[in-house]
Amino acid sequence: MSAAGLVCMPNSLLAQTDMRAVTARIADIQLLPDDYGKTQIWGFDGIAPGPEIRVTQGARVQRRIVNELPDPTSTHWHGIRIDNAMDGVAGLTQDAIRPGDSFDYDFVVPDAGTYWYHAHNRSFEQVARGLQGALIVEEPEPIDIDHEEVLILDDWRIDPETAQIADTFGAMHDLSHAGRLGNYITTNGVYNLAKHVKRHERLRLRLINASNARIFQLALEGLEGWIVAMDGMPLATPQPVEGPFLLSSAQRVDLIVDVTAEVGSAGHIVQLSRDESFSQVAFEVTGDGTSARRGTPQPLPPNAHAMPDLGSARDIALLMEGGAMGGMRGAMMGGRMSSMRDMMETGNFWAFNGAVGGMDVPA
Ligand SMILES: [Cu+2]
Repeated sequence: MSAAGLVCMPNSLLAQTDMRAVTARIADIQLLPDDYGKTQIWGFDGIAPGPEIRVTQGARVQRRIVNELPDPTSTHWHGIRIDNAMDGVAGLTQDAIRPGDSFDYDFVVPDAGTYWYHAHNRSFEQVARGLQGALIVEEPEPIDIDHEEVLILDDWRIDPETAQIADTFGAMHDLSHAGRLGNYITTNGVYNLAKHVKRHERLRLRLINASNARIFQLALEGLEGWIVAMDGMPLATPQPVEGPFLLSSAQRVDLIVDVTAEVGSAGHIVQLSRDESFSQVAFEVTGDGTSARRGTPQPLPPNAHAMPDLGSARDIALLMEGGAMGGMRGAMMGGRMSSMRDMMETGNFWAFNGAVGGMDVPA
């Protein structure tokens, strides 16, 4: 990937400099419902998610990350094919930015799609404290939608007594199970996010999972949808959403959805969790849209040169096993890990999670 990641910068772009500062800092925000106190987070410009970066394909992105945190940090541009020097992996592609210092990131985005940026030093702590935001690269030509929403799903591990982020980073129990799972789930930093839409409107939903470890199992209700891109890359053919789909940590899924719920009711992105389901995002239908429903959406334009030649690719089985609870091998479909889609379709996904016992987070 290193050769593919080298991006030539046109001279015309090099001439323009617009190094905007983004400050990674501590802030107190109203993360929990109003009857709780404020929560101290670490955020880009003191918010979580951080400020959205939105550019057009081929544009140059320049950001001076100023570190006002108590710890060293760095910023990684997740999914962007980028020169290694700008990739932001502390200890590998750059030294961590020390408290009081800054680092200038400067790169061109070669591919349209839904990406994100996040801290990449002690990520298991710094991302969990809130250092993440969306990086949206628009297609050169607008696509046929009425509007779009960027939806950053996250979970937080909160001590309900203090309303503060639980200081249990790197806990051995988490490391040996399913990772650090939170007990408070948000979209765009809000619990029970609601949006207003009109019936028959066509939306593009850019889903980003910014949580450390939670694999969201999602479904649509009152919305008819198609997956049009995964991890920033367009699908050749939009895939109709006919059942639950997964959004793993750091993964992005772009949906095009038509609002089919009746006026006065709501469509939902539903989160399925064991035997229960919750509204992750509500789309309250406040009126009839002006247009009738459209047909099946067109695929997004492909990103040239983004995909390697898959014709000569080999299938390699990836065996993942371990965990502190034992018996995991038996839960893994005969010891061979299939894709998440297979696990979802066979219903073995939650058996897998149950076997590793990772869902029993403190309430
Ligand atoms: Cu990442």
